Amino acid sequence: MSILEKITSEDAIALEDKYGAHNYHPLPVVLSKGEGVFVWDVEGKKYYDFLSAYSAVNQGHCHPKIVGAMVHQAQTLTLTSRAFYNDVLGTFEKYATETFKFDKLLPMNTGAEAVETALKLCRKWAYEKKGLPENKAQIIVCENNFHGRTTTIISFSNDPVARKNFGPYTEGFLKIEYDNLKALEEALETNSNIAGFLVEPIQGEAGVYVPSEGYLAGAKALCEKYNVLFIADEVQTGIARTGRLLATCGNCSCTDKHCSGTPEVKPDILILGKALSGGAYPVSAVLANDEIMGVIKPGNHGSTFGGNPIAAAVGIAALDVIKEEELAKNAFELGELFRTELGKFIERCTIVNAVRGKGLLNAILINDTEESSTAWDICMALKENGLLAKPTHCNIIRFAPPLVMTKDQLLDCVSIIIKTLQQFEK
Ligand code: IF1
Repeated sequence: MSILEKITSEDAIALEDKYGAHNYHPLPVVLSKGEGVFVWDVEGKKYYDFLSAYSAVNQGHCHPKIVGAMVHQAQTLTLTSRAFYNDVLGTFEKYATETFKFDKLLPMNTGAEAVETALKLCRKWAYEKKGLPENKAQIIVCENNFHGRTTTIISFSNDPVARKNFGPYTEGFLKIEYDNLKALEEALETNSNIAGFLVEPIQGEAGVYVPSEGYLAGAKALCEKYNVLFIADEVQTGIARTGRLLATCGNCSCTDKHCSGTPEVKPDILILGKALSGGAYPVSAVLANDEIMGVIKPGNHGSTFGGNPIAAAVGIAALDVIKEEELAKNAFELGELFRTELGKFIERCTIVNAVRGKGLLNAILINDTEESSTAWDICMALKENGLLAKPTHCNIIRFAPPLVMTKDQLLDCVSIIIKTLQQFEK
C-alpha cells in the first residue's frame, strides 16, 4: 500500500498517537481538503472552518492566487539562503514596507522567530542608541500574553502549562497587567533600563481580550515619553483579521468608511506572521524604520529560510488578495453582524455570558466554571453540526473564520452556532 493511500480518521489518529509527540490535544477530526471557508474530513464531511489555523488562513484555504504563486516559484527557485541575493525578496520587502509604512523589513519564518527578532532588535537599539548599560535592558510584557513557544518567550509567560519545567528562564522582562496604563506608567517611572514594551493589540489566546478604547494610543504615548520602543505583536491580529489592515490601525492606507478613525498607533516595531502567507507557507516579518533597523549589521541575525523566494512570492500574493478582495472591510462588516446576531441570542440564553471581539476575531464566554468541559463539549457538538472551532482558555470559545466569508455563509454559521448552544441551555 502506498504510504499516502487514503486512510480513515481512526487510522490517521492512531498513527499520530503512536508516532507523534503528544504536544496537542486536537478535536477528533481528520482534515484532508480545504477550499475558501470550508474544510473536509477524510470521510468527506464538510465543515465551516471557524479557526482559520489561528488566523493564518485569512484569505481562505488554498486561495488560487496564493497557491499559484507558490507553485510557480517552487518550480523555479525555492531556496538560495541569504549568502546570495534572489530576484523576489526585494520586491516583497518594497511591497510590504510600502503597505505598512515602514522603512525596512527583516524576513523570518514563524511568528515566534519574528517575536525573538523584535526582542533582539529592541535590546540592540537600547544599548547602541538609547545608551542603556550592557546586559541591563528590560522589556515590559503583559500578564496572560501569548507570543510563541521559544525558551525566551515562555520565560515571560504566566501560563504554567507552557512554562513549567522549561527553565532556567531568560531574564530581562517585567510583567504588568494588560489594558492598564497606570501600571505601564509606573513600570516606566520606576525602572531606568526599559528598552521596549511588547503587546498584543488584542490578547488572542487569553480569550480575545479587547483592551479599552485608547489603551494602545495611551501606551504608545507613554513609550514616546520615556523613549521606549512600542512593539506590536500583530501575528494574530494583523493582516485584516480585526477589520483593519492592522489592529493598531493608523498604519494602513485604507480610507474605507469602516475605519472608525481611531488615532494613529504606529508601532516602533511591527511583528507579522500567519496570514502574511495566507497559511500556505511559513512567512513572518519584523518591520521598523531606519533609525531602529539600522542597528542590525551583517552577521547579527538571520535564518536559513528567512526571506526565501517562495516565502517572498507567497507574501506578495497574500497581500494582493487582502487588498484586491477588500478583506479588512469584509471582516469589519461581518464582525459587526456576527456580534449583533449572537448578542440577540445571548440576551435570552443562559449558556453564554458574552460575545467579544473586533472584526472576525471573536469569542464567546460560556456560563460555566473554568474547570468544566462545557466549552469543549460545545465544540464537539459544533463539529457534529458542521462547524469547527476550539476553546482558547477553559470556558472561552474563539470564532475566527476566513475573511473571505460571505454574509449568507456567516448567517448560516450563526444559526449553526445558536442551534448548537441551545442544546446546552440549562
Ligand atoms: C500554538 C495560541 C493562538 C500568536 C501571537 C506569536 C505567535 C502566535 C499573538 C507565534 C501563535 C498560535 C501558536 C499555536 C496556537 C496559536 C495560538 F493558542 F497558541 F495562543 F493563535 F492564540 N504571537 N499563535 O498568536 O507564532 O510561532 O506559532 O508562528 O503554539 O499552539 P508561531
